[in-house]
Amino acid sequence: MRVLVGDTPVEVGEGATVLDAARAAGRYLPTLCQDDRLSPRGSCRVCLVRAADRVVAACTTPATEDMAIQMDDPRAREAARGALELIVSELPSRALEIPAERSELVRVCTHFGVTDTRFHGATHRRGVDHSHPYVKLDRDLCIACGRCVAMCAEVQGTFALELAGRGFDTVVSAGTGGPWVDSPCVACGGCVDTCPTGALSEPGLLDPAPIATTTTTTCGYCGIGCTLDVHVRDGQVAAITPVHGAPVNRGHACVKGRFAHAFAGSRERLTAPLIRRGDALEEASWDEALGLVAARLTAIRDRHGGQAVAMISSARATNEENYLAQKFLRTVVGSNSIDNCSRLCHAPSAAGLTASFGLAGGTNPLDDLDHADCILLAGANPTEAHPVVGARITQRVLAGARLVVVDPRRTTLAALADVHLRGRPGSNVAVFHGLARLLLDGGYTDEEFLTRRATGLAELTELLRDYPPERVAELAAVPASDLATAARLYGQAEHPAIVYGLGITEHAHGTDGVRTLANLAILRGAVGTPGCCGVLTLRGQNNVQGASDMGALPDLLPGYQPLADPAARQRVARVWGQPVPERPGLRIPQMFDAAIAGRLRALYVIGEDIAQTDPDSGHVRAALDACEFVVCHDLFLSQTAAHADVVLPAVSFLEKDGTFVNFDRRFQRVRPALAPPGQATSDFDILRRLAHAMGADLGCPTPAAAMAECAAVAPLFAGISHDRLDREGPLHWPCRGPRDTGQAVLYLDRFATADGRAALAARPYLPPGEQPDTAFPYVLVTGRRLEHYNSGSMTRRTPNTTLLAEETLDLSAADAAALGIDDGTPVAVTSRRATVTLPARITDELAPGEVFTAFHFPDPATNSLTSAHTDTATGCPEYKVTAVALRPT
Ligand SMILES: Nc1nc2c(c(=O)[nH]1)N[C@H]1C(S)=C(S)[C@@H](COP(=O)(O)OP(=O)(O)OC[C@H]3O[C@@H](n4cnc5c(=O)[nH]c(N)nc54)[C@H](O)[C@@H]3O)O[C@H]1N2
Ligand SMILES: Nc1nc2c(c(=O)[nH]1)N[C@H]1C(S)=C(S)[C@@H](COP(=O)(O)OP(=O)(O)OC[C@H]3O[C@@H](n4cnc5c(=O)[nH]c(N)nc54)[C@H](O)[C@@H]3O)O[C@H]1N2
Ligand SMILES: [Mo]
Repeated sequence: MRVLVGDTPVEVGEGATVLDAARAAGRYLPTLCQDDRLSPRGSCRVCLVRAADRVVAACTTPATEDMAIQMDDPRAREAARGALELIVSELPSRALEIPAERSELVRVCTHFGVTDTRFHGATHRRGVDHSHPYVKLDRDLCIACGRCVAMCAEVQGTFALELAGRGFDTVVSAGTGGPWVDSPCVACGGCVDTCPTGALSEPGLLDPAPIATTTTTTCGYCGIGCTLDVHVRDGQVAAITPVHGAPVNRGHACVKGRFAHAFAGSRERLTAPLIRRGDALEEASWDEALGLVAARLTAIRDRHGGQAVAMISSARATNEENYLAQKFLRTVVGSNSIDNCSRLCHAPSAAGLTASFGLAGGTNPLDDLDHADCILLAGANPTEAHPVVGARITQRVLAGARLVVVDPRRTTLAALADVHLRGRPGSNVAVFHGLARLLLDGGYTDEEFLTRRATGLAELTELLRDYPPERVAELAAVPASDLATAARLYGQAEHPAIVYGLGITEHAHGTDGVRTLANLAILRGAVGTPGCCGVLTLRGQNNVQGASDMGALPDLLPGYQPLADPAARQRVARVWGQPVPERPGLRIPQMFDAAIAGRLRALYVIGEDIAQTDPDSGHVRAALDACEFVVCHDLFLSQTAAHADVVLPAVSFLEKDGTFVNFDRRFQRVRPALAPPGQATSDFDILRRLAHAMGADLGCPTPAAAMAECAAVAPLFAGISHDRLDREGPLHWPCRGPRDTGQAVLYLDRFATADGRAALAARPYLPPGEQPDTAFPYVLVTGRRLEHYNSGSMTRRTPNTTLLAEETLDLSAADAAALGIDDGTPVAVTSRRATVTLPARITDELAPGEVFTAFHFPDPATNSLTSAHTDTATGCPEYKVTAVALRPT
């Protein structure tokens, strides 16, 4: 519709407000209670204007066709100024001493020329709450605008905040009014971000010293890929804020990306290369360290062949670094034994999704969840592991979407779900077959889609005869009636979505889990069709998708080109000017076995703490000890680095240039915000210099050049370049040429399988590799906690440790009673491999017989307990099922 702002006609969309119209006309209109991410409040009255001949609050008044808006109406302006003066009159003078760029209130006061109050009314003396390490409350600066409360409710969905008290005394409060740190606040930072006055702030934010630089980059924690602004002062991160309107996170963030940055300045950062001399690791020069690595790798390669060397490349590092890592191993060493952390988490997704649909990625973008009316969330705990997505799912559910959760634990989202299918750990395939059978029996399938676009229906239907709900109820321990409700909800939805995580993949039959979950989408025609939301995999590390995309895999070249395909090898060899070795390499678990068997002599580990995070760590340590030579790049002296012969100091995502690929296949730019500490340098630089020391040239002088070369070898990424990403923003793959804008939704025309059809999988349910028995009667599930990240190498070096200081063994009240233990009692947890001791935490999240812990601390060593069972198809560890015995100590 057309409206008139002053003399300027502007076009605005349906539902636009007077404020939107003013902004569309390029006019600044002061606001205090308004935030684009939130529903309008209309409480502060500083945005008063004259519209359609009335004085109205611009933020809440709908624009109407031909409306005349006068921005400079004296009466409206006087009323707005009066409202502002009333607000300011209650505040202490320090409210106006905050730098303008950090206080909306100061900016609004400047606009109205309010420098002090005329009224000098009673000011508050309500004190501060500095109990929380990140969220600091100065109650006297609170103007009760309600933005923080709305942020916590409408964006984050935690509902931790409220406005307490009356009238003049109204002030934000968290939880039931006790210390902030004890409230349910999850420290997403949304309240701090929206607060217009500094009442809610974070350490250093209101510091009057100016910010030197602000760099827009991509978060280096989980695979969601939030766009963040990193603000630097005195060479240190002063604050990190989410970029409003950013494509993935839309101005939201979580406790890690937003606040857990102190690791970057930690005194424990590695700042110089280390070389083992006897039992000790001692500092050395780069020349000496690289010379030694070059000499030892060359000697081992020349004596035993390239196969004697393996490399684990980092899913934390950039695409460009992963691209160089695999090029280095393949061309300089002559080995395909390169793998990445995807082996430990979503290798079954890559294999399963490729087999079902054709490509190794999720099928749809995150944005599609906005119109999902039923979300099937299986084996994922996004409110802790992918909080920005967890918040989006929460909001969809609050807006009426149905939610089915498949998880042995009662997670936050399980508690919110319409149906919680709380199957036994390792029972996914049975549960999905039960649902598939009910979809078929209930007539919820899409016959036309199945006829035209899918294969395997007859075999699957035949197999499903063995999975009536009653049998599934027995196999998985889920009530048949709940299965029926879940099938009906997913079956009847118009826009059903599947979102899943490690609870599906980290199993002895993880690939079968992915395939039988994909079956549900295929049966419903809910993948590759317009309006459907497809299947989203919540990939784990910041660049675990990219590490595999770049070919840091033993059987695949960049862009998922099979190593076994001579044409693919040739295409790559042509660009590299060197042959690609033919023999497939070792997967991570095979590397350890080969080391112990004496076939693998050198292990090169970039940014993965295998001694802490790989399963059965006793076995991993034996493998490290068995290797003649171990090299490690890390930010810190990790458990693995402590076992290495040479440790090379790497830099973090905050200090380097490149790209990451997030969980929905978006290439996003990573830009250096900080200078590297000491002599530390990027994995990119280290690999190039090492190749040089070995008499080779990897080409690719810059990350941009490496991306360009990758685009030349991998048709899937042919259209990706740094230049384009800088100009156009994130691009989804496949992106096959410079004019291809990337494919956010896959398979609308055809699936990428050989016959162009989605493949239903008729795989039987098989029990987990590890089984409880009378000696080890409990099932230990391992996973994540909100506050810490994987090995914890970064989050343990931040104030996140005050939010979660130690690991616990979570168990049900029934089991605690049977064991005679209380909250906090130390419990010896014994698996068939080791014993660790953990304090008990009694919770309704666990069903009797099942216990849970995470793996974020080196001590207790959770992975000394986990087993060597792996997914039969991909070698992904069975982290989610370990038989244990419990004994109070
Ligand atoms: N805060 C935080 N965030 C992270 C990480 C972190 O360490 N900390 N790590 C990142 C990484 S690398 C990854 S891969 C992702 C992982 O993210 P998620 O996949 O969400 O992580 P997990 O907590 O390991 O497991 C998810 C859920 O699977 C459930 N589960 C276990 N067994 C089964 C089963 O048999 N069936 C079903 N249906 N469910 C089961 C668990 O109870 C758990 O709730 O998170 C990323 N984000
Ligand atoms: N019991 C149990 N164990 C698990 C899991 C589980 O669910 N249960 N989950 C598994 C999963 S899904 C994953 S992904 C793994 C994660 O395991 P890891 O990959 O070992 O853990 P991270 O902490 O993500 O990072 C590894 C190391 O990389 C370093 N690092 C960070 N950025 C960079 C960089 O840019 N360059 C270099 N060179 N180093 C860097 C960090 O300091 C850290 O030491 O853990 C697995 N282990
Ligand atoms: Mo992961």
